[in-house]
Amino acid sequence: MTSLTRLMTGMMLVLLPGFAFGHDYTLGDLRIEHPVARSAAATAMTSAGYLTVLNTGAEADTLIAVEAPFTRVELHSAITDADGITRMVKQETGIVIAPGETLTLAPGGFHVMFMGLNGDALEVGEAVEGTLVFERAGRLDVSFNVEDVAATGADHNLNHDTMDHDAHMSGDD
Ligand SMILES: [Cu+2]
Repeated sequence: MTSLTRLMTGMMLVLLPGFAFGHDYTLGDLRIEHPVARSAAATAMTSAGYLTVLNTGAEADTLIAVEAPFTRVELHSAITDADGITRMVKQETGIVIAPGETLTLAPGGFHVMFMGLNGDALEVGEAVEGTLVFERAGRLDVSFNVEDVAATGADHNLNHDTMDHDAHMSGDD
């Protein structure tokens, strides 16, 4: 009786939806794994998104944009120079994923920059509904699960003056 109850409880846990540790998507030759967004306080101006993309095809593809309900969403890399100063560089032409390669967006490296959070906190358990745009494979709607992603300092609380300056310049064109 006890073991049967335990077995049934176990089965119910397995069947519970939404408790996924990871969530995956497939789009053509691309496999997209576990998009997450860093949790953010209501006062935060930015958050970051992370995911991995595995290209199982024979041709390269490029992640050219991410769309999400924020003022601005950009693809960034984080580069640390010899003095230990990290700056973020907007990937204007996107990020290429060679055949057989895995593109990893993770703290300290490539990331999606969510800019202009408008006072809405991103709380663990929520999700940011977004769209990945690939040059070849096309568009894919994904959920960025909000998690307490460990901050490394590399892409967190960084000065975005350079980026904003670029934006002003392009806005004047
Ligand atoms: Cu950034």
